[in-house]
Amino acid sequence: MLDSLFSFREHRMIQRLLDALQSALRPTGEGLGYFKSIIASLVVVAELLGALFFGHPQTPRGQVINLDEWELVWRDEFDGDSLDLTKWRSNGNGPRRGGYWDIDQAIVQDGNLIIRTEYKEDGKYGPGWYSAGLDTRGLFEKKYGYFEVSCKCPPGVGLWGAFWTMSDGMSNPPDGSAADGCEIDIFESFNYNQGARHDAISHAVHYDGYGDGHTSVLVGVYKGKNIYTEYNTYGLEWNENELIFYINGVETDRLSGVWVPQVAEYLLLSVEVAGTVETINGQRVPVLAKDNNITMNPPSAFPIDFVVDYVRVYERKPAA
Ligand SMILES: [Ca+2]
Repeated sequence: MLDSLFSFREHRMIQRLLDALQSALRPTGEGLGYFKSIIASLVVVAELLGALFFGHPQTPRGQVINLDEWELVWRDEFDGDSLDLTKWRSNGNGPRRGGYWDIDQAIVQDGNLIIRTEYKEDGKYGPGWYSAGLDTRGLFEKKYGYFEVSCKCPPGVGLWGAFWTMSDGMSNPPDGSAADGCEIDIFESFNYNQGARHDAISHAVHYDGYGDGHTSVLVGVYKGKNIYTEYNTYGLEWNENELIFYINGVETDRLSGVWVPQVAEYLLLSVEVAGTVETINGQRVPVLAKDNNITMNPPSAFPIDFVVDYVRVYERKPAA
């Protein structure tokens, strides 16, 4: 019955709430430990009530990934002085949501990839907001593994920084599952200055294209640590049965069943400007979102950078 009344995310929060209440009622430990155990459970209960009723983000509380069990198989540390085009290509140049993507907005310096967002009077496609989207399509595609980015999210209202995956199978005729390929948003940051969610990111999965068959789940909204000024890691562990999401190596949430792709996916790093591409006088043009759009940032905030220290991909080592 829960399935029909609540979204996946609400269902999961209610399950956790019941677990936390049960722990509060059955504390472990003795003496002070007994009370600490009750208080720890009540803290979780309070946070889950905030998440359920006010959309507040949750703290990652799941398992910790042990990278000793994994072998590094692909990486870009962005140590050079230009974007490595054997690893990355543009995901498309031109109008993208409220701005334009132009691979020239992707700069490599000081050991980082910087995807820069700024207004350009003399931009390639005319005056407007410019950022970039990169992918590894045809250059690096992989099924299963642990995929991790270390980055500082772009500090601006109306900006969506993201580390995500995609497969060509996303555009197959809808078949009711992600098995033939999907979009996995390992993290998306679009909450700058948005109250309690300011320091939080989202995980999501989409399958069966972007038309009538489109199916998606917002897996959850989770807290990072000073995500605009400090490097945080956002990771995805993907095996045959599950997608397990992580922030700074701590599990936030997981999915199974129809949500788990069984074909190789490629990686993407991008910054989108909130808005939509519309056709006006036969021309495809970016139109800014009405609310929480990029013009709400002070001019002095620009350029605004998405700073990526590395992307690393691991294969699980065979069990010893
Ligand atoms: Ca499908």
